[in-house]
Amino acid sequence: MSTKELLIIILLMSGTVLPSSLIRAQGQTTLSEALKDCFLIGTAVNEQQIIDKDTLGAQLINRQFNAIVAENCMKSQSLHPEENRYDFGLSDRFVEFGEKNGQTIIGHTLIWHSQLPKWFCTDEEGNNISPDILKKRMKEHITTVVKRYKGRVKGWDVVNEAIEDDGSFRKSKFYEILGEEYIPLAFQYAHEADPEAELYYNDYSMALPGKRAGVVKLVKELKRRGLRIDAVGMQSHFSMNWPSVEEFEKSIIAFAEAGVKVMITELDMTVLPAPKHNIGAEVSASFEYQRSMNPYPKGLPEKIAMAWNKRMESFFALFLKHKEIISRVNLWGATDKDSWRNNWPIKGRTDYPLLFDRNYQPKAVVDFIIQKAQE
Ligand code: 9MR
Repeated sequence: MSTKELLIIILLMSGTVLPSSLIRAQGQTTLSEALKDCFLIGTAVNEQQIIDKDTLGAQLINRQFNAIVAENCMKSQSLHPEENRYDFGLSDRFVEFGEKNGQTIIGHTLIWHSQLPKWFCTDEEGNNISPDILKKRMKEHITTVVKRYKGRVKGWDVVNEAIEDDGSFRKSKFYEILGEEYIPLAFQYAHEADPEAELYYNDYSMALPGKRAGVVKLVKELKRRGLRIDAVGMQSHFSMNWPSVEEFEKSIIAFAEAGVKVMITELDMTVLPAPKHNIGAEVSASFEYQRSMNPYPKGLPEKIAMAWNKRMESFFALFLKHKEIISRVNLWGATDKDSWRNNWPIKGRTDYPLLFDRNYQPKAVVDFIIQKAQE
């Protein structure tokens, strides 16, 4: 009998009520064990878990996942709120969290138009800064952040969400000032700061043909210039009717054919009604709360839970089919209560998008994944 099992028996005999996820975990294969020869299985980690306020959440993450991504604390607004001030408090703890647990640590994200502090691209009057100043600021930011975690963070989402659904470049501040050049520059600066680090391009709605083509073109251009790019990150914020497994698979194949690995980076699947068809994961989208848009505040009807599990199974079957190409599958949160989906694009709803429920319990699909991985 292991020490852990002995401890559980003692606790049970003393009348302590244990969370059932802990009991279940003993002797049961975990996701990270089952998938160890397939791909990394990761999750986004939030502040409560990093600082161990959500102890059960932190335990679940350490048991089930072998890769972690900071959900928010490595974004430029958090790390670098003022030009001459960095705040590494939480991101240092995040990296220590992963190291303590022997997890692969992924950095998210170096250059993103959102959660970007005002000072980065504009002057005190709010005007765009010059191309030269922006290059200097990008280089300084990327170099400082990447060097700080050199040899500890395995790979970085270097640029996030730079391509529109039709394949054109997003007209972000970076694009307004530097044009498309800002993307290769970001990859160059990141590589110079840590030549060993893997470098990724990350985006949402990747099953759309326009987006797929735009990203393929970008990857080929970076490669043509001799720059390092290891993988494309497909965020994978799904709903019950989008995307189709077939269209998603076309993108996995197209990215692999462009010469990179594929990572499923922010997987979740909402069951809630959408105020508008396919809004991807545009963080700025926001709609007013209506009771009818929050149909399951007290629990998910069995029929819908079953349909959700079935659909999630078909995506995991697809990921396993392409395990030679896919190097990481990363959930965007550990349990349903952690998900950003509860508050986007409508605040205050109750969603059920992740692999573990609000009581830290695995959903049916978890057993499916474990069995399928071992076949
Ligand atoms: O889940 C994140 C949420 O807590 C933040 O409020 C939001 C804005 O920083 O970002 C969410 O994560 C996003 C990720 O960084 C990039 N792709 C879309 C994700 C969901 O919005």
